[in-house]
Amino acid sequence: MLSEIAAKLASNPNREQVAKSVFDSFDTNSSGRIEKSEMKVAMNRIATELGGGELTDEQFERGYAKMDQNSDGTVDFEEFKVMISGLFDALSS
Ligand SMILES: [Ca+2]
Repeated sequence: MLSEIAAKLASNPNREQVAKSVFDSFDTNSSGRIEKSEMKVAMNRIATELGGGELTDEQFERGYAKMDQNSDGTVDFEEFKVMISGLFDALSS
């Protein structure tokens, strides 16, 4: 997943478009929001790729609460962009 994102970044300098494409790949039921269950799958894949193994429930809940800035129980695209921009910086450095 990380190498796919890095490849997208390398081929498309428009981060907004890359963010949308990553968002859509996380949003498996195409609801326009990333629900907890969807985020958990994606975050566990990333954590595993980074060599950390799957997240504990507590780690996941803490991370999700940070992303869900308005605490409505889902992560929308605006919230997602804040989170992914840090990952983009890490992948493109
Ligand atoms: Ca939210």
